[in-house]
Amino acid sequence: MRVRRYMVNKLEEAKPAILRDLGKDAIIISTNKVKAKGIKGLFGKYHFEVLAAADNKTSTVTQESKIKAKPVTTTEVEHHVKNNELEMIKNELRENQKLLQNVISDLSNVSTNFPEAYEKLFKKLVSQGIIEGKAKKLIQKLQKMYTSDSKINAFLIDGLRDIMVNELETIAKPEEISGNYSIALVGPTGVGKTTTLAKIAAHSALNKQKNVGFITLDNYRIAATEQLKIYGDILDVPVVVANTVNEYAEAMSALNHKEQVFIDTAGRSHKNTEQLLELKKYFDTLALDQTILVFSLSTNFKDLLPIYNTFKIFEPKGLILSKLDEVETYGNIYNIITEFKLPVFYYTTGQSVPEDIVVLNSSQIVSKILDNNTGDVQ
Ligand SMILES: Nc1nc2c(ncn2[C@@H]2O[C@H](COP(=O)(O)OP(=O)(O)OP(=O)(O)O)[C@@H](O)[C@H]2O)c(=O)[nH]1
Ligand SMILES: [Mg+2]
Repeated sequence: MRVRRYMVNKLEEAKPAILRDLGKDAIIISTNKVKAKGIKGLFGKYHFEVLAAADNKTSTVTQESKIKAKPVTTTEVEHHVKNNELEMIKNELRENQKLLQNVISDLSNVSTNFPEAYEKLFKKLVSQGIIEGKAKKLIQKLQKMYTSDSKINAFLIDGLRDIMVNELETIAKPEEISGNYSIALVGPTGVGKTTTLAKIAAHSALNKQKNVGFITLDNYRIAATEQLKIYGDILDVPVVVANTVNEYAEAMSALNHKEQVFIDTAGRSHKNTEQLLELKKYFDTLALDQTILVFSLSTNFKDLLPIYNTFKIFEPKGLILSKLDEVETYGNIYNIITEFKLPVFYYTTGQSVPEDIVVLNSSQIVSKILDNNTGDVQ
């Protein structure tokens, strides 16, 4: 293992030196902002100390084949993240999952006066996690469309499918992020913002051959910058750290030759309005093309309502729904789209970068809900 230390004025200046000295397989171990020595330091001038390391053998694999051959799992990144912090995130997710299951089983006892075939579908929707009020409205629509004997029971579900697909298409059709954008991901803690940003940037850089850059505004957790830098290094994409509004403006201008700039933000609790307003100051100073809100599908819908109400100050253009792989039922997707009326750009399906991300159209979402038997109450 060879380790080198670099003192630079701007972080991006370290990159060519690291590549020259340590090769493409080098990883950045740490970056520290240090006050300049002597009189410059008194005037608030900073340098960056960058520690980088590489194995003794240098690889000649290209960036693209490296990503295909060895997807980066977050287990690698987790080495750099405090263990107890990760444990907290995982516990939180487990708790949310339990809450969702409780809500589902409570609702399975709800009864209505629907005729038997409709009642069965109502229960199906509720046990898949669609909230009772929304499920009732869907079944009422279905009843209006077909008087009970005009349609054979077995085909009612196809009528319901059409209604749901039609609603999702009308309310907020899935969209693709495209064009020349500066894109920031915002959302609660631990939902997968940084991992998802790396996945999207990888697709832009590798599949669409776009020239991309990262800015991180996350100076909250010690390991957060490090996490993005590892992805930046693997993707060969510059990562600029901005600790103040001024540094953010400087970072945006340093990267203005890029076709897309992806901005990572620190996870914020919706209850901490002070922190959220602090973050908003950045985007008020220099507007972005897109702010995208990331929700974890394992957060139950009741908890998402106050979260959305707080995060809407960022005027999100759309949503990314993460951790599709962690849920057993999919009705929450219907709740989210019909309630917040925002298009979903992506769904994330696991920890591997860049592959665990998908786009789902409205009929695929409805199939996930109606063709899933897990969680069904008989
Ligand atoms: N199962 C699963 N885990 C995911 C997914 N996306 C991210 N994760 C994991 O969730 C954890 C948190 O991911 P991060 O990307 O650090 O989340 P974040 O929103 O940036 O977190 P903060 O910056 O602390 O708010 C990590 O262990 C990720 O590997 C996903 O789609 N499925
Ligand atoms: Mg993060």
